Amino acid sequence: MEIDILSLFPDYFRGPFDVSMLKRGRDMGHFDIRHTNIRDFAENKNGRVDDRPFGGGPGMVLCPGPVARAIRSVKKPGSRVIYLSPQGSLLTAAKCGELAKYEHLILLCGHYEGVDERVLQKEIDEEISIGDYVLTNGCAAAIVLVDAMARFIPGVIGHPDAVQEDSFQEGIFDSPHYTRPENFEGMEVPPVLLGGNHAEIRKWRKAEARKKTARVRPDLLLGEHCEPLTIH
Ligand code: 4FN
Repeated sequence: MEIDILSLFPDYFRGPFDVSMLKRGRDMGHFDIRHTNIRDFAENKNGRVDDRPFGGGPGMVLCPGPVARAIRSVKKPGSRVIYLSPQGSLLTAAKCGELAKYEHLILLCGHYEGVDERVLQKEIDEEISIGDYVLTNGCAAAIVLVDAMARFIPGVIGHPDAVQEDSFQEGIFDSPHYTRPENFEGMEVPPVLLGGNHAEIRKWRKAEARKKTARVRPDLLLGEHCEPLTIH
């Protein structure tokens, strides 16, 4: 998969995509991430790409021209163009599985108060939000989307079973984890995990996961979220 990220701060992405799983996925050629600075498409010599909002109000708005030219500079037949936006539909594991099937994603990150509506209408296929909180720019959202989606690209995660077994693939929380030592500052590991009865362990883990999900996120056990997620 090819991913083009359009933003005003390409440097923002230096750390996250150059370590751990995402670096491995890139090095192995499972996906390729390129960065475009929207400022390179400014109309004027001083590189300004924002202006004051028509109708008044605080802050600045990203101008449609530079954004349109930035998108068109990377767009090809079959590209999926996504605007990371607080007005988008909420990102889910199921959506990540869907997005992982595209050959080419273009991710537009917002800045200032947002992007002129007309270029969104003209060039964007889909608006996605990572959650209900205020961000200073859309770059952090693009990092979350790429990280959450990467695991659905075949080969990015070492062990294929790991993807399916992961927390949330089942639509509920993961069970608690324990490792050595057996006694940590007076706290013991639950005895069932040391007993070697794998049927009992499975049962215990399922019950613990359900208990905590019911307490913290009852919404995950109700309604449309109760279908277990499956990949491809
Ligand atoms: N945020 C809200 C309401 C109104 C504005 C914001 C907000 C960055 C360019 C967008 C935020 C959250 C999740 C992109 C938030 C996301 C952004 C995202 C984002 C600068 C304009 C802005 C949701 C609290 C009601 C700033 C809430 N997922 N404006 O944060 O880009 O993708």
